[in-house]
Amino acid sequence: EGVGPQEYTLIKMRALELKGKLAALQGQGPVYLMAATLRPETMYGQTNCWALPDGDYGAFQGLGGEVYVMTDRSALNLSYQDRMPETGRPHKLLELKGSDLLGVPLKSPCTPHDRIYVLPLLTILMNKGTGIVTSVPSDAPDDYAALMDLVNKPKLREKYAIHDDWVLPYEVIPIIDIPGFGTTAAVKVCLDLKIQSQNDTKKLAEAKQLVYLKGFTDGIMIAGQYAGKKVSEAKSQIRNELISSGEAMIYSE
Ligand code: A2H
Repeated sequence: EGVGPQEYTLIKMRALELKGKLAALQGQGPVYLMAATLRPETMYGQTNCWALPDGDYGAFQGLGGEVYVMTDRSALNLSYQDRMPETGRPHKLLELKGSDLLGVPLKSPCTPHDRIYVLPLLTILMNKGTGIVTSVPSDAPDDYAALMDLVNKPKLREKYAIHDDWVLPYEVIPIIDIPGFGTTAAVKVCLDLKIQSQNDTKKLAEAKQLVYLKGFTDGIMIAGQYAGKKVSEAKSQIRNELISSGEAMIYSE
């Protein structure tokens, strides 16, 4: 971790159905799960969203009559960054657990899927970002390992009441070509290092070391309107477009 503030892009993922506890938000305006990412250019490869089942979240009054789902801590930070109606006083409409979010269908920018589902990721840190994470298994080893856990372990799906059709058939979407790693770099390093699960912390750290810097410096986009451009050039352009279209916002902590 650096000493300076970390700047994330918050991707606004709109809930297409207000199921279960979320039904209490009916009529309050569009509800968005706010995923914090450092890699907005990978949004073309989103296959799902992640939440921590035992984590505490809230639904907060956002700007323009919108509702934002995130942790209390990140909502407070966001309010000081002028992205909530009142500075320093986020208005919480509803308390939620991550388990209340599982299975909610979302519309998220750039992904070819019409809807993606919220699934459990057990390694989410609640004191980082918003506690909501977007899943790009082609380029993030954590995401690939966690998705494979759900695909390969029916008991795990059962434990969190994950329907098979939220997960199966899984499909990794190639979006970036990294010389020496191919077009699904995270899959390659997870297989090369024989990563068995999302809890393979040591090997996952090694996998991330192998692909992250290289993806950013040498990666070439092969999806979206910046196909053929370097990741390092496309990143800020894609981020800026998502922000001007209202599909994302900047968040620092
Ligand atoms: B990134 P840093 Cl494709 N707990 O987004 C665990 N992980 C979290 C999190 C939390 N509370 N909040 C965000 N993250 C993830 C995409 C991605 C990311 C790709 C490649 C690399 C990558 C898709 N997942 O991150 O500790 C999010 O995953 C490289 C580090 O603040 C976020 O960006 O450095 C990243 O970790 C932030 O991690």
